[in-house]
Amino acid sequence: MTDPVKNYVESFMAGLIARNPGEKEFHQAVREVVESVAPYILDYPYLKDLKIMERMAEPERVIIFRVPWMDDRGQVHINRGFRVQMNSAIGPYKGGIRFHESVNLSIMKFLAFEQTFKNSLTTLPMGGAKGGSDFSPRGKSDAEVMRFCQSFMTELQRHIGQDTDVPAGDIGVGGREIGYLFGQYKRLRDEFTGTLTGKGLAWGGSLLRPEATGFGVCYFAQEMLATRGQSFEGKTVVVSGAGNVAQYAARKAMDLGAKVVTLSDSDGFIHDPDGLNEEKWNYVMQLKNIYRGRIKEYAEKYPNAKYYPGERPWGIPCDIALPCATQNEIEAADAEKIVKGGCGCVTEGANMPTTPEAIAIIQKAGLLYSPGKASNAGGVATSGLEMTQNSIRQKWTAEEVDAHLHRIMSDIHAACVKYGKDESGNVNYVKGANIAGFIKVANAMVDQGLV
Ligand code: NDP
Ligand code: 2IT
Repeated sequence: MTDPVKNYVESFMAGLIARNPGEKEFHQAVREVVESVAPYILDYPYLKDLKIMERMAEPERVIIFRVPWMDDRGQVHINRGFRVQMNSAIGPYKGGIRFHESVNLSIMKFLAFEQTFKNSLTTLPMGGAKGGSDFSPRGKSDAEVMRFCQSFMTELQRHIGQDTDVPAGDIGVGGREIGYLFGQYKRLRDEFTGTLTGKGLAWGGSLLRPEATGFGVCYFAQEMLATRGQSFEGKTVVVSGAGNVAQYAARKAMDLGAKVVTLSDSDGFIHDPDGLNEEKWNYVMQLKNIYRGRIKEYAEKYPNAKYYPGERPWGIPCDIALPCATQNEIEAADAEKIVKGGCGCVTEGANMPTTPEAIAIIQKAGLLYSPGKASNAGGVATSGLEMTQNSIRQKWTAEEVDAHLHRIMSDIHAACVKYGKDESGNVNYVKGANIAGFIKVANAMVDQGLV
């Protein structure tokens, strides 16, 4: 970094931290973007004068609300609901809803901030938002989850709409929760619109939306590998998580000829040296999505696999690592293990799963590395395709949606290469994704005046 760039970054961050004390995930996400775009901003001083970056880091609106609900025993619980409407320069606010006990304002703001750049990269007209609650669906009955969703939507409904803000799923929010949220929205607003995405196929959902994030991760990894003349064929793949993104990233990696040897949850990971196959993958789908079980049960069902309680999978040697669980799940020591294990490519499925120290280790070792805002954008992109289908009241075939998804992932890869390639031909995907995502939103903000 040159001195003027460094000065810009540090003074920007000092202001951000002073205004948003204690929001460490938000600081982390903003710093990564500011470090990438600072040289560009200094090259175009009107962006600095118009305080475009300062405006991007200040949410247009934050809604925080009480979510009261009653459990099956008649006990009253109070959770906190959030919706961070970060940026609407290029389209209606768009982004998922997360239900997890760790949810707080910092996590909501980091996710909404990342979403703004990700949505810009998709090439579709979507602004950035994120929402959620510190409610954990884990261990709750269907009836409890339904009552919670209904209470959450009773407040949220007044802030969203098909042309205003379109939520979707994220950690802890899948097809079941979207169903309950949509039902309550429709009841309160008396309208059947595409205000949520990730809907069921019978009521406005898009084919391939459940698969889209994980499939997109692998399509993006394919593009990255191709820059070095490689593919998934015959590769060993380590996946973290066992939820929506992990399930379909594993599935596509298998279909592309790779051996997927790990899955995880917040309690530990399983290592199956033989790799997943069709039967084992179907078992995981049932275990997680129907019985809502834990990943350790995999090792009970398939004794060749071993369960490692309290550990992450990064010590297992692999060719490709796909972190698909949560933020900051690859720390410096994990990155060292990934490099030592011979891995050549880390493609993020989760949002911000790698700490800045870990990213530095991975990049220094020369591995291919992509940030989630580029490689996991297939999910929200397909949400955008769901919105289009809802607007024109038509339903595309799986082949049509997959063709759009494939094209979008390869366009995002091309944008990362355009802005991230250095003189030696090496692609810095962090820089490329941040600059490409930034330019479109920044130009739209300039065009629209001081709002
Ligand atoms: P799910 O709720 O379906 O699955 C999450 C998985 O990650 C579970 O296996 C969960 O384990 C694990 N996990 C959650 N929190 C932690 C934690 N603190 N430590 C370790 N493991 C954890 O969520 P998704 O698959 O939808 O989301 C996974 C990631 O992908 C998130 O970062 C999300 O933001 C991102 N993402 C999701 C998209 C989507 O379309 N769904 C789109 C783009 C990104 P456990 O059951 O123990 O909690
Ligand atoms: O992080 C993400 O991109 C998502 N959770 C998906 C958002 C969406 O609107 O589909």
